[in-house]
Amino acid sequence: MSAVDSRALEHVSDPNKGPRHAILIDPADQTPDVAGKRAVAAVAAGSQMILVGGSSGTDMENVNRTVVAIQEALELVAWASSQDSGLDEKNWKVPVVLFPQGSTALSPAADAITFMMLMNSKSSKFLIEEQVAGSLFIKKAGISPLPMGYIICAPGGKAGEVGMADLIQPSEIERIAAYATTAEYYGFKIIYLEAGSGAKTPVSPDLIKSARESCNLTIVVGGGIRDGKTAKIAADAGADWIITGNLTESFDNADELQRALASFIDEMNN
Ligand code: 1GP
Repeated sequence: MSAVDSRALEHVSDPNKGPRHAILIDPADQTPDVAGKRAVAAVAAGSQMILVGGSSGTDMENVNRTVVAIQEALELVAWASSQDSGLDEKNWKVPVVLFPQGSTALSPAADAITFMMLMNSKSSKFLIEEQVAGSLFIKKAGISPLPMGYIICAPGGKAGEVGMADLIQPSEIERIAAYATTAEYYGFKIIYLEAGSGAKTPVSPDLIKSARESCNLTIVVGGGIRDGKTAKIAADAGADWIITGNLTESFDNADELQRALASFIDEMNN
């Protein structure tokens, strides 16, 4: 039996480094080449994790090609940095993490996977079946599992629909506290509070605060966050990681993306 490499989990759950920013790359939305360029721009701007996945339209083929392209692009800039004593090679070493729609959209080239239970799904498929279906592939490929409770909040978007989620409403402070506590009791290390990609309203800070007060887990928040000010509100409420998908994919020019994300991260942290 191969030992699980815990480096990605240590990176993601480091309590002394928050709040941090990560991008989400959806293989259904861009070519692998563009995904690689966006990943390099994001890491240059200060993003510290690359999530790869989407709620629909992904499969082994497009996920793998995208992950490989991102890994190669990051390795290339890391190598270039190592040749230039003015730049630090280790800054380019951020984990490329699968954030999969299911067991049929994986890549052995990923460093880690959000091994998640969609806790408020009404379907056993997202509670346990997809995880069982993918587990041996993950083990054989040596992808590091990040045990995570995925909780979808209103409006929920496509993730909520596809995942058949019984959405958490902004007023359901106690309900989110119960989910956060349950996630901790299950031994998960991370919870992801999701409003859905492109959500008009992000996860309410009251929900984030309630989750923060209820557990000692790493809290990831995403869905509908388009600017640093909104990210700061989520971070101040207790988020350790802020994810942006649409914002990242709205730039075709890598330099513009890098500038936009650098100011996003700056605003989030100040
Ligand atoms: C979706 O939380 C992510 O899973 C990102 O959402 O595309 O709205 O940034 P956005």
